Amino acid sequence: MSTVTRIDQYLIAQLQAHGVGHVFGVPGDFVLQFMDTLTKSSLRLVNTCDEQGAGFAADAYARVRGLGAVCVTYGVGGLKLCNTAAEAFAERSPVIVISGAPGVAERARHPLIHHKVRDFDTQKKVFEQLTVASAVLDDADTALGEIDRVFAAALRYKRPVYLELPRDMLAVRTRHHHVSSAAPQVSDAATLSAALAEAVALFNAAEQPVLLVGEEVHRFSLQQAVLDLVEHANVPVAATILGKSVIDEDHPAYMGIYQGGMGREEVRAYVESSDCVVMLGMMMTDVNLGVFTARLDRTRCINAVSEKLSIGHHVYEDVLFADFVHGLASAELRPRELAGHPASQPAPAYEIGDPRCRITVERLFQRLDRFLSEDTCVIADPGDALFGAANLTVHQSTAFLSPAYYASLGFAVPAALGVQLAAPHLRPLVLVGDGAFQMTGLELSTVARYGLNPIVMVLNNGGYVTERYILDGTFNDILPWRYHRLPQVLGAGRGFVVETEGELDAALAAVEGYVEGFSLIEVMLDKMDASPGLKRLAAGLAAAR
Ligand SMILES: Cc1ncc(C[n+]2csc(CCOP(=O)(O)OP(=O)(O)O)c2C)c(N)n1
Ligand SMILES: [Mg+2]
Repeated sequence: MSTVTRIDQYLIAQLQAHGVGHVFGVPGDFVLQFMDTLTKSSLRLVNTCDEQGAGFAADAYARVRGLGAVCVTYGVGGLKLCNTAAEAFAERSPVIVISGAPGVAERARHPLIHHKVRDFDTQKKVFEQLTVASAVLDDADTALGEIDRVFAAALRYKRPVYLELPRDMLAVRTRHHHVSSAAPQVSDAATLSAALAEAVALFNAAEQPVLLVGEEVHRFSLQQAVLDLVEHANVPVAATILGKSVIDEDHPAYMGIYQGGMGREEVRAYVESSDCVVMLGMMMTDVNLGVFTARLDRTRCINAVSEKLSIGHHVYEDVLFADFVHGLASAELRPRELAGHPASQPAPAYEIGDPRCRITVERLFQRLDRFLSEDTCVIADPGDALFGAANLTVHQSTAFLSPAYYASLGFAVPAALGVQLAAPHLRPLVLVGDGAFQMTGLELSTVARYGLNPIVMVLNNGGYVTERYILDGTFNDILPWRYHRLPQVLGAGRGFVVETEGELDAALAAVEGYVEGFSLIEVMLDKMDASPGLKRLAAGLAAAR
């Protein structure tokens, strides 16, 4: 027998039951009552400066914790989450988007209630495009079942979902009227064993098999299974840029990032000359494939993702990604000698000759490679922060976050909120361009308010250098802020400005010891100084125009 519950309390209980401890958001009159109930529960409401900040924070939280939640008001709040929900959809991050809304009764009485756009269901229709399930909880008979359905979709597809709460429904007491009929998803046993048999035969016959792993390994929590596979077969492994850090980067079998013609040449040569490339959970995007410079002949590829499995030209249906990965990890694979592959390069020795030497992008990332500790989580914004960081060695699985495919600027600073609240033992190192920082950097205010201590490094190259390499013009210039003075405005944190190698060393030493608040290091770079990765990618994108 199901018990009678208030709709708002049922929703809160579901968030708690699924491991969500924090909800990010900005209030508004349509969501005030729900927020009030939320703050009286064990969930913590984290008030950001802007809804987009809340959306990015919830996305990062979901990537670290497995599920995130964001809560905003109708229209003005909800519609500001389109971009972050789109990112979560594109890169598979399960975020529950909760929007307050006008009550059912007031909708019937008044056609023009503030924040409404076209129709009362306009926002819901927009979110249907950006999520895998959505519901307006306007019917007490179905509300609890709808919450279950929407949560289940987020967890199954690892993508965002949308729940709209008409404000007069929150306190309505109801019960489950329908027993959920959704059968648990299982693989078809015969198809799974046929797929595994073909994969194992291809793998065992190969001279030089290789593994390529992507972000879905992380989303579906298969890191350990992949590691078992690597160790059990002694097979070298590379990651995609979006999947960076799904595999232990200190592992001897790890080669680094594979990115077609845009990545390290030795990795490309090894992968592309392999006679069996096992691709697990990687999206075939332009960025992952080095603007389609990758040469991965399908006849030599096993390609498993959550929605598809192909081996050579054979396509298998009804095989769950996780079952296939686990099956492969425990299959009888011919073990190899781990030799001859281009192992990930240890950080080159970093020594300062003249401390007055101006800092460059190349030297900055060399120095940062030495700075990363076991507890650092690198969060890179798109731009040279990401391209430069691609070759950093992080020392924990999932200690690197970046929207490397959807590539929305402004992710990294708010993401630090999500990461540090989801995993307090991690200290984020945020790498962010000056252009991106001008978009969402003010969420440092939220960082300060909640007592967090990320290290935020603003790469100040006077504007949009990534765009400059594709096509330059005055549209790539921005107002030169004095970023390092922001702590004075906020009355919190510490600011540093770095122009030389000596100053970089001093700033890094200082921030290591300062854990009471956030640190902001502004690194002054030449306008056209950029990493080799950025130059290669920008040239590829310019040619693709
Ligand atoms: C929200 C958003 N707007 C615009 C872009 C297009 N864009 C890609 S890179 C870039 C420049 C980024 O500048 P900055 O953050 O300073 O990094 P840099 O390229 O200088 O390293 C722009 C505008 C984007 N990716 N995301
Ligand atoms: Mg810039």
